Amino acid sequence: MRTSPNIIITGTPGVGKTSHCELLAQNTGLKHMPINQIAQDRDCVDGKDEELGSLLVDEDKLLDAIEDEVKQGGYIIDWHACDLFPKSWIDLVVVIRCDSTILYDRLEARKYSAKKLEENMDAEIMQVLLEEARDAYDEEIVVELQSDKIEDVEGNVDRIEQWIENWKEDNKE
Ligand code: DAT
Repeated sequence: MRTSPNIIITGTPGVGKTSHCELLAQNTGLKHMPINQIAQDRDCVDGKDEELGSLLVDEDKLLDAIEDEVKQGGYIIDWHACDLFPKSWIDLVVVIRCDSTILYDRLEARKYSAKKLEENMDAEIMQVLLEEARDAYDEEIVVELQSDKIEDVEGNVDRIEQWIENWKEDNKE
């Protein structure tokens, strides 16, 4: 039994996953697990999509590499995909959303290629990550939060903190 929950923070690149995870980790003591970095550090990268400039992660190897830690509970998993993580590991899935014109400016500031920008814009508009989360996990653990303005980050993190408190209360031994 976990005494602290595991939370996935997911969404299209640029919506604000890292910003949310860092503030949430700082406020709660849960541990931020940026999969992009972990996959590289633990040798779970198969290569790179040259056109999109994104990492190709060996998902089985990644799951083996993080399993012992995540099963202890208390992790905030930060990744632009979510359906690879076993349901039994996960207590809450937060899908961060962003208005498409705002997201466009954020991605342009990152100097993404035209193709990468277009793919990510399409993914946000088609709510690909939200659908992925809803397909992979029980409806009641999937939450969609908007992140257009800087104040949204704090408000969203407050809500997640409240959820963590409730989870701990409900899961007391
Ligand atoms: P992600 O981890 O999803 O790629 P990020 O946290 O790195 O996103 O944020 C991308 C950029 O947008 C970064 O410069 C911070 C900024 N940002 C994130 N959330 C925001 C918000 N709600 N309002 C304004 N800017 C935000």
